Amino acid sequence: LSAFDWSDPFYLEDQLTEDERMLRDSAREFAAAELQPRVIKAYREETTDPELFRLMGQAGLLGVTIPEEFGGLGAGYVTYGLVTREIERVDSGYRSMMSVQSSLVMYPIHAYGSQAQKEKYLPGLASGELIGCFGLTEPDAGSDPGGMRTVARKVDGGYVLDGSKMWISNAPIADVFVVWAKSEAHGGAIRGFVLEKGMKGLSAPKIAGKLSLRASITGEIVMDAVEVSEDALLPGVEGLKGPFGCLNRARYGIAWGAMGAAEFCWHAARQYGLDRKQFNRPLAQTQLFQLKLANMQTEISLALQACLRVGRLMEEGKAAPEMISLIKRNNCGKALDIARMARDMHGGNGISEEFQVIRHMVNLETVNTYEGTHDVHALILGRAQTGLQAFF
Ligand code: TGC
Ligand code: FAD
Repeated sequence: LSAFDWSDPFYLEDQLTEDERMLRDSAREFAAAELQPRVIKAYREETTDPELFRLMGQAGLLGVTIPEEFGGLGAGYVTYGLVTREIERVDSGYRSMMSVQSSLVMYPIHAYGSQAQKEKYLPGLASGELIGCFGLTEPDAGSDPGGMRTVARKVDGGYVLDGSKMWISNAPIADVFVVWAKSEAHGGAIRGFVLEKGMKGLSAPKIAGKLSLRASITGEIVMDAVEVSEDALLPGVEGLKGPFGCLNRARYGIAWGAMGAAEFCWHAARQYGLDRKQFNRPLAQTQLFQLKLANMQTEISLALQACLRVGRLMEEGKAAPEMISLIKRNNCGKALDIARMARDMHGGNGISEEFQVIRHMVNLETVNTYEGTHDVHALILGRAQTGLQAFF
């Protein structure tokens, strides 16, 4: 029998290709060099430096799965997952910035856009010269995006959009807005439009005062009779399956990413337990502490294997959306539990920004909610196994 590696119980490492390991390592180095030194201050001051997109672009982290001809990396879904895990090891907000740009802006332009739209937007989004956002959620339509009120009216040569979007990552600093609206000219079907900063009637005010995901800027999108030409329409998709096609990719990345945050918390709790003595022995030498570490190790290693399996199936074109719901839901919920536990195991130090576990814990509240809440994914899985939909 082989030796046990406490930090990698099932030898995940051996199941990756050399290229995957190399790209993962370079994401890890980037995160350590560029993200870790900024995050505590950025979080405290609730600021997002747009320059980070340029740095991520230079490091090849934007559009990992987008073909090289459009500036992407042309890599597979396992690589994408490994990258989100490394970025979220530092902060869920930084992973959010990257995954919105990659899965929710570059992906729909690549999958549903015209050749002209791909050529116009993708290289700038890949380099980080352009920042993108994705507007689906509205003040009165969150878990039920089909209830959106944003409309696109047909006019001569194009469309006029009216409505508002809520809780939109990157919006206040975005150059490119992928927005979903009910199009009157298409029988009220949901269609995607690519809007640009500076268009008349388009604004994106910041939502201030978030106590979670503070390093990632969030805003509204307000569209007050925004006129766009015909070529703003994404021609390749109609209906809710358009935004859901993007969400499948982003949710998959989040399942890996949440495990990056969880691993940070697990390793931090282990180290803290080894370093800190109470009652004349390390905390890590108590049964309760070891039980908690064993639970963290178990959940994380099982969850990572599941991510890898779904990633490989995505690469083979054989993944079902419900598989993604299963890992998004499980991994976000488990990561949140692990972060809360790690916070507790740090005692009083656990509430200090310096030890970072409470930041992960509070971030994971958002991660558990966006891209389909924990309960909404339970309903998706419940529907798939009973044939009965329980949303309404
Ligand atoms: P339903 O009747 O189930 O489906 C409507 C149409 O959509 C198709 N579809 C999918 N297609 C591809 N992938 C999926 N995962 C799909 N799920 C559904 C479906 O086949 C159907 O197509 P068609 O052709 O028959 O019309 O729709 P419903 O309205 O009953 O949906 C219910 C529910 C709850 C499953 C769904 O609305 C849902 O998932 N709600 C959660 C909303 C959500 O996730 N919002 C995310 C907003 S973006 C975000 O949070 C970004 S944060 C990112 C960051 O910062 O990292
Ligand atoms: P609601 O849908 O009102 O849900 C409230 C509660 O009710 C939840 O617990 C939910 O599980 C429960 N619930 C809802 N329906 C049911 C049901 N049928 N049965 C039982 N329980 C139910 N959206 C975007 O489009 N783009 C973005 O970039 C983006 N970024 C975000 C960034 C942040 C920081 C946050 C917080 C959100 C972001 N979102 C984004 C929005 C996010 O996707 C929504 O918040 C999420 O989908 C939940 O919608 P809601 O907030 O309206 O909650």
